[in-house]
Amino acid sequence: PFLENVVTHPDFLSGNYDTSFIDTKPELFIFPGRQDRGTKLLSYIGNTIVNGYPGLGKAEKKPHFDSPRIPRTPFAQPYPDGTKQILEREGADGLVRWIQEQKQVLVTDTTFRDAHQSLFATRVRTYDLASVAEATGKLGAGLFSLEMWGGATFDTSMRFLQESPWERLQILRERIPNVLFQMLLRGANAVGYTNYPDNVIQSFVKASAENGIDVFRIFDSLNWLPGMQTAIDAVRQTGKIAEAAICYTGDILDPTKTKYTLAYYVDLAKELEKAGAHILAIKDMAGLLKPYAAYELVRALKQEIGIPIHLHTHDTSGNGAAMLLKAIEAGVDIVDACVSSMSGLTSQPSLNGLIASLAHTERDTQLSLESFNKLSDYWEDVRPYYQGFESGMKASNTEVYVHEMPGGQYTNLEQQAKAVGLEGRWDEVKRMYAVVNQMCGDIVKVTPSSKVVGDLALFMVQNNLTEENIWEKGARLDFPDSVIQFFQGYLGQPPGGFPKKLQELVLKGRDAFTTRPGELLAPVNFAQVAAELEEKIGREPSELDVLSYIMYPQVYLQFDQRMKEYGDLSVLNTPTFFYGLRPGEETAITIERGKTLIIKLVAVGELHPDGRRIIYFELNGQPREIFVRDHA
Ligand code: PYR
Repeated sequence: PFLENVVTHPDFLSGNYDTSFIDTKPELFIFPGRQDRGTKLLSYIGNTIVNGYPGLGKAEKKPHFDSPRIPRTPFAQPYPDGTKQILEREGADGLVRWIQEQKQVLVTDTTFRDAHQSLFATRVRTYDLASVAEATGKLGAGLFSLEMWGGATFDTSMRFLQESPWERLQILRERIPNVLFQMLLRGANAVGYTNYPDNVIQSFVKASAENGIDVFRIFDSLNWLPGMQTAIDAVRQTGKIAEAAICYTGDILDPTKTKYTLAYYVDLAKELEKAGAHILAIKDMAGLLKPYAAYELVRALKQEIGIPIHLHTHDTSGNGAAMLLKAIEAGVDIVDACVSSMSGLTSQPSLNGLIASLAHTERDTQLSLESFNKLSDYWEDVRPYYQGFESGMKASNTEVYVHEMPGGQYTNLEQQAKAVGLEGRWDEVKRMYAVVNQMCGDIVKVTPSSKVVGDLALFMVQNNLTEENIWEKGARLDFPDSVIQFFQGYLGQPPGGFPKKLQELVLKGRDAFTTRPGELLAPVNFAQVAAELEEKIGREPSELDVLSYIMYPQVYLQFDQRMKEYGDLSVLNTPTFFYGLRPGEETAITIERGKTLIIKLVAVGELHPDGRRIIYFELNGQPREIFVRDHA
């Protein structure tokens, strides 16, 4: 039934002679550039059918997914002008003036970034964003901004979704020309987990701005100002908006908590204003800011600083909407929310709910509830594709006030815990997370400091360490790299410094420093890195490829390798990407304008003695067989 050649010969298939070299050299099965696009896609789909998608395993594909209700906006209707046009016309300072003149509360829609980072481990694919982009630009023209990039999206695009983060930005920019695009930038850590040299931050910011980002929300994971200054300066240089954040932790209304007080936040805000921030963000990444605390905080900040205030939160406790209203009463300028079908729990409060609650009041958002209900319908239909990445959390939970875990980390850490064999011990991990925070001196927890706390919590649970026995047992253990780097000073300095005893236990004689890591790191020679990368990937890399590689060397190379093996997978619809096809199922895949492949799964063959299966497809009506190694 299939072509006779060496790998289909019965002797070869039965393993009658020594083929062990194949097992140790899987790369021999990669034939870059030799396969046509159709075959590459069939290989991917076949592999997904047989081996499942990482993290989902061999989950059975649901018998039916609804076609998403893409809101119909008249094709001929132009995009209404929005905040993007104001920035283009008036510049950054003009935009800030415009914000200050607005009576309504302005709104950032986080559906395209933080909502899915927080609900399903950042797995939303460009395919599903691009499908609703035009409708979002037209129906959401009155938004302040769309948060749609940065944070964990950069890394997960390449690592898990096999797509380019830069292409996502370009595609969405083309389809949404009227609303400001906002990204989350981890200060000196850019979109990574460790500090980068200053010239990397500068180049990354410049490239992000050139490719479509307008508002950069810059934070430091320890609220350390020196960790943000390079990024603030770099953003100002591009003419875009530098929004610098205070990360909120603790509880300013609790008199027993003396580390992160109202005065602490006000001082930090003043420093950020002086450092050149156009806007101040309150980044309540775990949803710890309670309604009456928000009122106090915003009121004090409005008195003490002159720049607009932009509030970000997570609804983990269920208090998110109430908190936003109190902040709005206190005069906050801009708030983050997301469409209702993607809201709540570890995500942001509902944008639709917010529109409704402010209707006919002084601070009416001026957004149309009907429009956002249509956008919400779309996401309601898309969300089931990603169900396998959702946490077990079914309702809001005030335990967040104890563990203080960021909303964006919750589902990611849960996945990480599963991956290291702690599947049934998630409650223990959460409790340990709170213990580790105190052991580290009660630090701000947000990427990457939250990863340090998460890694150490996993490590302690795995090794049966406790706050009491760590001193004895920990002396014989190598701590995770992230924890070592943290105590060395690679993420900067926490307020109040490091707890000395734990620092010594972790570092075991390694050096620690208090200078800014960016001053210690040698500038990157981009031309040299480009040459090194060209050698590795066998083609001339673009400037954006080089930046991706600098941020995530291994992830980028793996991404490039899989691109050679499978081609561009961004063309697949999401159910096919995650679950493959059911026997008898047919799907149409547009690989370029005017070129569509019809792929049908006919049957999955028996397991051969050599560990492979033949997958029987039809490609545009012609039978095609693909070999897939079964890893089970
Ligand atoms: C991130 O850096 O990804 C956060 O959401 C804080």
